[in-house]
Amino acid sequence: MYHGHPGRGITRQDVACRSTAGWKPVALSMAERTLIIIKPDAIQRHLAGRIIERFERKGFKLVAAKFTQVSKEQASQLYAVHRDKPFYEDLLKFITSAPSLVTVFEADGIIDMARKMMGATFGYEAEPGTIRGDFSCSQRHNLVHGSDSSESAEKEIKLFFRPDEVVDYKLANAQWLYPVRKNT
Ligand code: IDP
Ligand code: MG
Repeated sequence: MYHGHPGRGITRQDVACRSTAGWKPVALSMAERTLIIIKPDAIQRHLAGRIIERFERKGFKLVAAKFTQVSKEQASQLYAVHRDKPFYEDLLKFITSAPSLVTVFEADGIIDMARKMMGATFGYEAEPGTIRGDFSCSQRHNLVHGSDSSESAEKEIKLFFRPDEVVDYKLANAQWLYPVRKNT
C-alpha cells in the first residue's frame, strides 16, 4: 500500500470500478490535500461538529486530525504572508488563544472546493450557505482556515503533522463519490 505523506500533498487513490470483468481496482487520480483548521472561536461556540459535517457530507476524505492549541511559532509560519498587515499581531493572539481542531482533508480539487464552502474572509461579506456566511459576522473570528494553494497546503500540513500522522486509506464508497475518469 502507498503511504502518502504531507510533504507531497498528494496521494495515489485507487477505487473499485465496474467493468465487464466485474469489480476491479482502477488508478483514479492523484488526490489533492488541504489543511483545514477549525479555529478557536468555532470550538468555543460548539460549531466544530457542524463544520466538519459539511466537509464530510461533500465527500471529502478525512486523513488527519489533531486537537491542539496552535503555538506562536506555528501561527507565525501559518500567517507569514500577513506579517506586515495591521491585523497580524491580533490574528496571532487569536489563533493561539485557545484550542483548535487541525485537520487534513483530501479530494481532487479540494482546495478550491473547500474555499468556496468556507466563503469570503469576513463573515459579514460571506454568502449565505457558506460556513462563514451562515455562522460568522466577524473579520477575525471567522471560524475556519483553509489552504489557498497546493504550495501553501504542502507547507501548512507539515507545520502540524508528521508524515506518519497523515493516514492513507481507502474509502469504501469512493466509487459513488468521485469521477472514475475525468470527463466521463
Ligand atoms: P482567509 O482566511 O480567507 O484566507 P486571509 O486574508 O488569509 O483570509 O487572512 C487570514 C485571517 O486573518 C483571516 O481568516 C481572518 O481571521 C484574519 N483577518 C484577515 N483580514 C483581517 C482584517 O482586516 N481584520 C482582522 N482580521 C483579519
Ligand atoms: Mg489566507
